[in-house]
Amino acid sequence: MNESKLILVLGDQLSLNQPALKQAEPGRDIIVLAEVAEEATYVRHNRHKIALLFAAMRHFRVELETLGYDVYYTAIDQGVASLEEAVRKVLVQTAATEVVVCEPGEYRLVHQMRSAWSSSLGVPVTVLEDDRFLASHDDFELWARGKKQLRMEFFYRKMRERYQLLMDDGQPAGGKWNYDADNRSGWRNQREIPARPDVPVDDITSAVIAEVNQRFPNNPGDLSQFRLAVTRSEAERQFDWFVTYALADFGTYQDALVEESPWVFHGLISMYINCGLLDPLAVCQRVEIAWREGDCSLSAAEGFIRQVLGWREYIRGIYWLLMPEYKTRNTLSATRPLPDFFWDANTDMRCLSRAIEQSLDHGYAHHIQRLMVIGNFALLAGLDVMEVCDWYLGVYVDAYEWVELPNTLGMALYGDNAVIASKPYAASGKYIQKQGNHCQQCRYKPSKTTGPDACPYNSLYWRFIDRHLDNFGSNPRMGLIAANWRKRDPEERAVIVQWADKMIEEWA
Ligand code: FAD
Ligand code: DLZ
Repeated sequence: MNESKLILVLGDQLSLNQPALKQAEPGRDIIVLAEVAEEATYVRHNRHKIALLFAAMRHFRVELETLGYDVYYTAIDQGVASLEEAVRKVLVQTAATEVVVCEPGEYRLVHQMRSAWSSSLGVPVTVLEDDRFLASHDDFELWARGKKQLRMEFFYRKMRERYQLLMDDGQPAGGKWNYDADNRSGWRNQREIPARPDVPVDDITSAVIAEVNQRFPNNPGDLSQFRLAVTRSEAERQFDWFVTYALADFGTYQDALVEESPWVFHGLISMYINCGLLDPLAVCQRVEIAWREGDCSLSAAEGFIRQVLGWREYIRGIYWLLMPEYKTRNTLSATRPLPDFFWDANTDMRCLSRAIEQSLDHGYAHHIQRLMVIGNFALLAGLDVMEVCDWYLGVYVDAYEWVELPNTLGMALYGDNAVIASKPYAASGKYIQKQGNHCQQCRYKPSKTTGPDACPYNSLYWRFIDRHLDNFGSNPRMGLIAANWRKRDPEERAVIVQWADKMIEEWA
């Protein structure tokens, strides 16, 4: 007998080729999409993120119905508390005898589904591995097995070979695996940054925007500036635009900090790949073609592919390999509360204020802003690891725990016992000055370490080194800095540390 299945599709699983939907048969199975309070409120999500997912889910419903599927859609105004409740309600109304779902991207949900749903719903619940990623859990576990250090670079090389991306006759194209050294240029207004194309807002999306504004009045996000694609075809158009107009400069200015543009030459695609509107392998292949056709340099193509094929898959691998214990780590015992300016961008540190402001308003900051401006500040000031992680998880449109947590706790905060980063991504104001033009607009001077006009990153940096000498003294990559600090006059050191302490107290 052909019994009906209930296929639950989560807000970040909006791809026809995801494993649960691949099993669905129009006319027989029932598809459930549900906007629910629990998912919308478990952190203080940016309104852009909620609007993106609700609008994309509503458009996906239309697409599925056009393909002949029977879709049960719960909108947020129906007041359903959780995904489980949404599924229960549909089970009661239909003849479905089992639930099938693609594995969620967060441990909390996978755990609930695997441990409790079947008995509480009274039907079998199958959670299928999400095969839209390019390395399965087994692949990553096998790669990691027996290794003392899990460095991204070696994982990335394996992935290049496996997917034959940028490979020529078994060798990396151009003879080198990694062109990172060409991807670090600072910003001195070298280029005109092209304006991003508009995204049309249709009636479905307009209604979502109005509803999100009304229901989430205290969440960050200025939806008058909503400019996100909410369908696959529009996300593809945005990606095409990137390949045509920005990719050529992506590599060179990947690490640039730019006063005039939040986006610089970045892809702005993580939010689409992560919710299923773009396919990670397809974007890498498209970028390789652009290089082979002479539309961008090898360093631009390699820089991009390294992020998607390398970093994205590696970060996910680490998450599933080490959860749930990973989330309890706090190597540097960082426990200070987040300063209020994380919620209003009201700080005189120009780079930090700009990065936080655009994160709150648009739900977007590029990698170096996340890592070396906001993350670096949180690391140096010793901000509470879980508070910082929750901030990142809420604020960014592309944030789900599988990708946010290792990037924040591991890469930015050096909180995971050096699994991801072999040394802390700690830097003084000089790095920020080198990478861009914020300092020109800032009242603080990156050349000064103490005093009212000194860049706070400087004294914070030395205080951080001072506090963690025992942790880093023996790290070969930090040893020289630590030794230089030790050599400095003790009185001078004390003045710097006290100055940093004073600022930190003022932010509390
Ligand atoms: P581009 O600069 O154009 O890069 C292309 C693509 O590479 C991205 O779209 C993304 O899919 C992938 N990528 C690049 N770096 C990473 C990385 N470290 N991890 C995973 N994918 C990567 N990315 C998220 O998708 N969600 C997050 O919640 C998230 N949180 C982060 C938190 C911190 C503290 C840091 C340092 C990084 C975080 N990142 C996160 C990674 C990265 O910053 C974003 O993927 C990137 O800024 C997204 O913008 P883009 O699409 O313009 O990326
Ligand atoms: C982030 C999010 C939000 C805000 N709302 C919903 C929702 O109402 N319904 C849904 O299915 N998914 C939502 N999501 C995405 C989920 O939180 C996400 O699927 C899990 O965190 C697993 O990655």
